[in-house]
Amino acid sequence: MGLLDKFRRGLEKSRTAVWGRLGGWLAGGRLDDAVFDEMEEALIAADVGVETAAWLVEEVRRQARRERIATAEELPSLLERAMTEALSAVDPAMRMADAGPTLVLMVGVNGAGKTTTIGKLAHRYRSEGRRVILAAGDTFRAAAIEQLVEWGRRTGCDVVRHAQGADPAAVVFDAIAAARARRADVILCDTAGRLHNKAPLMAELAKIRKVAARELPGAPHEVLLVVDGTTGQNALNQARTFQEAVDVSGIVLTKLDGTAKGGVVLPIVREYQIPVKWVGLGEQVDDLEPFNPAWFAQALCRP
Ligand SMILES: Nc1nc2c(ncn2[C@@H]2O[C@H](COP(=O)(O)OP(=O)(O)O)[C@@H](O)[C@H]2O)c(=O)[nH]1
Ligand SMILES: [Mg+2]
Repeated sequence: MGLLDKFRRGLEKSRTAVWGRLGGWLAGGRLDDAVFDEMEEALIAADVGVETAAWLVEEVRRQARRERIATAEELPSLLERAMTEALSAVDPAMRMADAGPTLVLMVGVNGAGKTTTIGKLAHRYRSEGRRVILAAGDTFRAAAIEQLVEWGRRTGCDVVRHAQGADPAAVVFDAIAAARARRADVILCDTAGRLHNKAPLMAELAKIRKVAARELPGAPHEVLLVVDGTTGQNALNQARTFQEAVDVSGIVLTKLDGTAKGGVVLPIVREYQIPVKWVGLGEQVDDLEPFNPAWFAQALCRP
């Protein structure tokens, strides 16, 4: 299966909400307010959110006026263009260190897919010939450490770990020392995600960030917020919370292979100007792909 097909399959629910609702209905129709209202509702149904849906419709309306478009038929392609532009406004490339190891901090609520994404990224960087070290910074549960150790085994990466309950900032400190000693290229740091205990978690993440910055120039080079694509509008709250604590540099949208409505990336990118960098399309080691704004828009706006 090609990558575009994988994207399309993952975004089936969102396509049903957007194209499925607009596509047939638009054929030959006149361009009036009812059409724009329908478009707005379809976008909201795809988890785009009320504000961003209204914003997108306004963009499409303006473009239709400028290009003197009179029939509704061309609306999906106008919408696709507006979505692509909105999602391309921020650079999705990973920021790597000029010299020395690149440190990537993975944050997000429990179950979002942090540890799995670390495994997938480790696999990708390893197959590019880079040396990768994993830091078991989720010290809250012993099982979380074991899960990362297993990913280390599977991908052939060293794992720096402490005992359960240890200070995660100390784990990251040791991982940086290990990366220097072993001339590693990338350090992937796992963290805990217990959001019912929000204040201590955010303080913990801020401390990890501080220690990383002190020990390694430019670190963390990336702070990736992992968002479960099936959580819908709640993802926006998560983005706000983590953004305040650790200054998120990119989003990983996971579980697009499931029942996700990926539309929620639009308000995240537009309102917070945080780029989506990766998407998770399954549980296997190679089910992680770079985010592609054009393909994403295409998957939503075409039959
Ligand atoms: N279908 C699917 N499942 C995923 C994906 N990413 C993670 N998972 C699953 O989600 C569950 C939680 O993942 P985990 O990495 O432990 O989340 P964490 O608590 O954030 O570290 C696991 O069962 C993973 O296999 C994805 O892209 N697609
Ligand atoms: Mg985990």
